[in-house]
Amino acid sequence: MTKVTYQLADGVALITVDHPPVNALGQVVRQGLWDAVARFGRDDTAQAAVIIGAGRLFIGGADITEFGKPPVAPFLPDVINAIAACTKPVIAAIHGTALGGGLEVALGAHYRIATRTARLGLPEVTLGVIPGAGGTQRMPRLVGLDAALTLMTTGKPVSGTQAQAMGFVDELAGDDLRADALAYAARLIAEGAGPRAVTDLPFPAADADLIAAWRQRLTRTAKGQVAPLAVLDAVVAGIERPFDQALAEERRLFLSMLDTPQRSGMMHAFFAERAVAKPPEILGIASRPLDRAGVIGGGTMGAGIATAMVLSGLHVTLVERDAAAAARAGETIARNLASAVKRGTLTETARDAILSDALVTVVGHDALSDADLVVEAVFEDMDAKTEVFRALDRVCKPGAVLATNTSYLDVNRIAQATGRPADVIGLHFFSPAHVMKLLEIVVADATATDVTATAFALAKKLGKIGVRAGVCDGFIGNRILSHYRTAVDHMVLDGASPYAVDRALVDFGFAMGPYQVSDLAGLDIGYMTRQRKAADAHPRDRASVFADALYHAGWLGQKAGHGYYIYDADSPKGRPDDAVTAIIETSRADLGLSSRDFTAAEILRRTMAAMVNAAANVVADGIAQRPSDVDVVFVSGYGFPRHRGGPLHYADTVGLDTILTDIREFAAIDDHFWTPAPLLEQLVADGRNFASLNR
Ligand code: 3H9
Repeated sequence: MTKVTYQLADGVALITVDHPPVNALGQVVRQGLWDAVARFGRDDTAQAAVIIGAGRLFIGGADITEFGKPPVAPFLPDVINAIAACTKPVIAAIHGTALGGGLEVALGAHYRIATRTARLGLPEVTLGVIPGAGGTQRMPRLVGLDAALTLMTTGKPVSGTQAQAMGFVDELAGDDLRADALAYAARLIAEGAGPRAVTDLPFPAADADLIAAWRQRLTRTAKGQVAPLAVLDAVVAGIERPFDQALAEERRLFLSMLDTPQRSGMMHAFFAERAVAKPPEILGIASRPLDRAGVIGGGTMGAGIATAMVLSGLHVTLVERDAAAAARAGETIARNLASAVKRGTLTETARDAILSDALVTVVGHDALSDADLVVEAVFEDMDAKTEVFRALDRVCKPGAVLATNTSYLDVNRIAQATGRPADVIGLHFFSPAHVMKLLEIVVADATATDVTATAFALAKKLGKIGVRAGVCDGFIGNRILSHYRTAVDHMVLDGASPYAVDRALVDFGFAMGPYQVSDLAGLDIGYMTRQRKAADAHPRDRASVFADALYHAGWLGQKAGHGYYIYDADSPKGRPDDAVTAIIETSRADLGLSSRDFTAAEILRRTMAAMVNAAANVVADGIAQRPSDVDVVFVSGYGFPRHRGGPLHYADTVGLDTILTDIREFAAIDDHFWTPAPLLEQLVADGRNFASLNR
């Protein structure tokens, strides 16, 4: 099938890229563009050309499934140079998205027209590479160094309107892009406008100080990622060398990025996020209607869930116990929306419309009688939850989806409190729920397939990443977290400082270390979890006595100004505290433990071994359907560095035999905690890896 078509319309060659789903620039499309451009050159009846995308978007970028394979001609930089070298005007007509190589094609054209809502960006760094088809050389010429570096090192796209204001889109189109682009071409022809290559513009000058400042900033913000710094290297080549040589340097840097583990990790995360949205059981299953939602409980979590819902266009009724609590919930949601207005992601008019038309906060479950879906977000107590579900069973219409936001309770038991367990599902949001991307969709024994499909449709509507999980204490994320948190507490009992643990994991790329996370969540949360699990504790379990001591001292973390760290005006992000170190030393002494040093490498090995071992059990038990689902949970909800792909992709890169050898070595001292997961042993015995289980 032809992926690029050539048609003549009123003296204009209309070159259409038609390669669903995202018009990616695979070899066939590159060849098609190459041939179309050559034909345009030969076609005396065509005075200008318009390059446009068929379907929902312009061009989604290079075909990333080709990364890691030997490149096949024609190469994208050559195709784009051929477009730029046309002696008659070429116009790129952009709708939907123009990303990466797609935007680079547009930058190779002489003129650009875009719809206002189009998304234009150079997101290559988010895949561990850099723009490799002239983006680093053309974008700075159009928008200046700072704006170009910001676009390319954050990877964040901008709208058509913003792109015009920045200077890399010439015209904005109305509803009919094709017609507007052809009219623009006719106007250019009538005005006698010629081809206008971006490379005719000078590359912006920069002194050494500016580049040094950028390098310093990127070294800090890139957190170990190499691609943002390689973007800067390519830009420096543009400052110092003529276009051809700088383009060659960009290509060299791009190709060198293809071989990095970071590229492989980020691409794994990209494809894992797409795979996770399609659990086999819901393929072809229609979701139930999803327009009116209910939320029960207006605390931080309930209000966050309601905020996410109204922002996505749902009508929400939030139910609280009394009028004062309902009013407080309304205020929290209004505050959340005000922050969205401040960030520029919501207009004031849209905010006002939400508050007047899309949200009600009330007392009494009866108000939920017409809800399509209700999410319960009351406190974590089985009796409280089952009481809510009995009430929902009474008031909700037949077919309504009844969801619990529990983070560990048995969803099967909650479902059994109703006469309609098939309608019940777990929706485990992460706090703050209107910000965090992850949503664990907990499918109980009796959950109907179309209820699961509705939960995935909700995740999509909310802009969240829904991951299917099975029922167990902690589901996917918190079950694994609980295990490796215990492993780090053991290291602290044995001599590591919590500050060294945090540093080792932040240096690895985690957004925060485990003790910083404890301070953020509140030390009461961990304390209550330990209390809850105490009844089932094994005599050989090692208690986190120092954590209990901090709790009893009232050092509950950031909210108390004091947890593992001290938070005050001088150190809003927290500073280590000798008093905490003293408490830990006392705890060790009370337990008669001797203390030893832990290197950063050993801290990392033990943490990762615990995480991978627990994750292997989660996969083997069917709590997660695939290893890559675990990776998505950790990258999107637990601050795991995206460029490492997720814990199980990382385990594959380290080698499962190495991880298993570590676990067996640690088990020589503590064979109660360090029991190798049978699945890990099996994979090593078979010479396989976790990737072999992704399907
Ligand atoms: C680049 O361009 C390098 C150049 O500078 C240099 C080259 C020399 N390739 O996300 P969706 C698949 S780097 C191949 O669900 P949406 C995707 O896996 C690239 N396949 O749709 C999925 O497959 P499946 C820079 C791709 O509407 C299907 O398409 N570009 C690619 O929600 C639908 O995807 C980017 O980083 C691709 N490039 O969102 C953009 N993209 O159905 C990456 C998608 O089998 N892509 N697929 O699961 C995106 O951000 C989104 O896909 C997009 C559409 C916004 C385009």
